[in-house]
Amino acid sequence: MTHILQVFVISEKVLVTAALPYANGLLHIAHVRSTYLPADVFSRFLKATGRDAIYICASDDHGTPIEVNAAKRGVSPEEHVAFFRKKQVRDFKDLGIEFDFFSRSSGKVNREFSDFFFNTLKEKGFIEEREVLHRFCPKCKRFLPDRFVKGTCPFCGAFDQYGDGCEECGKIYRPVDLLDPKCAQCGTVPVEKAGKHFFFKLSSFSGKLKSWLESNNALQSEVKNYALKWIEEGLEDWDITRDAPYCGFEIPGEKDKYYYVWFDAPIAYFSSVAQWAKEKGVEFDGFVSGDAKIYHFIGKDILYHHYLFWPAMLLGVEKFSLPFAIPTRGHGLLAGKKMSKSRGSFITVEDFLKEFPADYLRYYWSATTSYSMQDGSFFWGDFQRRVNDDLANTLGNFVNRTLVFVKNNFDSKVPEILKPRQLAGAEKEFDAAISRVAGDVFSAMDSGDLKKGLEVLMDFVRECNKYFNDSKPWQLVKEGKDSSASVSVSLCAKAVATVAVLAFPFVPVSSRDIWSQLGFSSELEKVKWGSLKSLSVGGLVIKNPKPVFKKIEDSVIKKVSRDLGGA
Ligand code: B3M
Ligand code: ZN
Repeated sequence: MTHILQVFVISEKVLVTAALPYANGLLHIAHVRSTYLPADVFSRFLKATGRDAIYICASDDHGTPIEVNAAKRGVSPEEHVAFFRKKQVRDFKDLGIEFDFFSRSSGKVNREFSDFFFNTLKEKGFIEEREVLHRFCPKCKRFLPDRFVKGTCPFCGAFDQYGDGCEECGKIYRPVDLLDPKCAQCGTVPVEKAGKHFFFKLSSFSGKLKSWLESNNALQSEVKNYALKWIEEGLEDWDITRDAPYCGFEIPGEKDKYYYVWFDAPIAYFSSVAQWAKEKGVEFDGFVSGDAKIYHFIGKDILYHHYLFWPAMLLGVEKFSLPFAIPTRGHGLLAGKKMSKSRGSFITVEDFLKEFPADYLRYYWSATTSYSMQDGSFFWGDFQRRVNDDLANTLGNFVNRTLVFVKNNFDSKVPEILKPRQLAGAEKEFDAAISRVAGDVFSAMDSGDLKKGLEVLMDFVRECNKYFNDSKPWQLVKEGKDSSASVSVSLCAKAVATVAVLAFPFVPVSSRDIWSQLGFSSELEKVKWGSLKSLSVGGLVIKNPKPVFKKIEDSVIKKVSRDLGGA
C-alpha cells in the first residue's frame, strides 16, 4: 500500500474526465451522483495528495436529439447547444464542480482530432465502407438513427427499447436489428433503404480488448465482467456514420455523411486536454500517453462505449494510453424511479440549489453512492436526516463547540500546549488518531472508494466529539487545570483543521468556512495532505464562530417534496 507521505512526493500526471453532458437539457441531480461529483471529489483528492491532476470535461454538442430538439424550439443547433451549455456551466459552478477545462465537442480542435482518428484507423484498415440497410420513416421522410426508432430488443426481448441499445440488458445494436420497429416520433412502421456507411472493425480488437481488460486490475471487476461477456458473445463491427440531417462533423470527402456522435465524443476528452495544455503552455502528451494515468468517470449506461469502443479506437490508433480506470456508478433514482426527462421524474440542479447549499447534495450523494453499478435513490427524509445528523449534529457541532470554547476560555486564541509535556492516556490516543486519519481516508479514496473515505472521516469526527465530551475541558478550566485544558482544546483544534482539509474534496465551501473560522488565512485548496503532520494550530486567532451547517426543518422537506417531486 502506498503511504500518504510517499504520494506527497510523487508527481504523476493524472487525467480525470467526466462523461460529456449533452448540451440538450438541464442537468439533474442524478447526473451529479454517477459522474460529475465523484470525478470532482476524486480530482480534488488527487490534487491534495500531490498528484499532477487535471479534471477535464466538455459539452457534447452532437447527435440526432440535439438536431431535432433545436428544430422543435425553432433555433439552429448551434443556438440550442449554446443555450443549454451555458446553463450547465452555471450549474456545475454552483455545485462546486471545478473543471480545469470545459470544452465543447463541436470545436475546431475536436474536429481535427476526430479526423485524425478517422484517417488513421482507415489507413490501418480498421474502418471500412459497407453497403447496409437503414430504417427510413416514409412519413417523417428521414432515416431513423438511434433513438428515432423504438421496438423490441433483439437480445433480451425487452419491449419499448431505442434503436441504439437496450436499457434492460445493456447491449448495443443497430437500429436495423431492432424487432417490431416503429418511428419514435410518429409511430409509422419504417421501410428499409440501402446506403453506404463506414464501419469501425470492433470485432478485430476482441483479443486485445480481452487481454487489456483481464490484465488491468484497476478496473472494477463487476463492470469488467460485463465487457468480457460481451466479447465472448462476439463483438459486432460498429457503424460510425450517420446520414443528413445530422448534428455533427461531416466526414471528410463525403457528402451528407457525418460521424456518429459516439465517435467524436470520447475523442473530445483528449482534444480538450490539448486545448487546456495550449492555454496553460504545458505539455499535452504527458496527460494522454506514456505513464499518464487516465480515469474516465461514467454512469453504467455508457459502459459499452467506454470499455469497448473507446479502448478499441485507442488500440487501433496506437498513439495514446489506454484508460487506467473507468469508475462506473449506477443510476441516481428519485424515490426508486429512474430520473429521466422523458419520464418526467427528475429534479434539476438549478431547482435543487434554490433550496439548499451545494454541499448538502454533495454530502448526501457522496455518503450514499457506493463504488459500484448499484443504483441509489434520493429520498427527502434520508437527505434531511443525513444533513441534520451527520453535517449539523456531528461535524458542525464538533467544529462549533471547539471554536466557541476557544473564544470563551482562551480569548479566541488557540492555545499552545502550555508546558511542553508528554501526552498521556486519552490525549495520546486522540493525538495518534489525528495523525492516522489522513492515511486511512487516503487508502480508501486512492482505491476509488470515495464513500468509504467519507465514512472513515465521519467515524473520526464521531471520535472527536467523544474526546471532547470525555476530556471535559470546561471542567478542567473550572478546576484551574489550565495545562490539561489547553492540551484538550489544542488537540481538538488540530482535529478541526484536519477535518477541514480531509473534508474539502466532499464539501469544499463548508470546509473553507471551517478553515477560515479557525483563523487560517491561507488557501485551503493549497494544503497538501502530506503536510498535515506538521500542521500547527497554536496561536491561531479564531473568527467569531458560526454554525457551518443549518438543520433542515420538517416543514421545508414537506414543501420541497411537494414542489420538486420525489418522496
Ligand atoms: N454525451 C452522455 C451520456 O450518454 C454522453 C456521454 C459522452 S462521453 C464521451 O451519458
Ligand atoms: Zn435487451
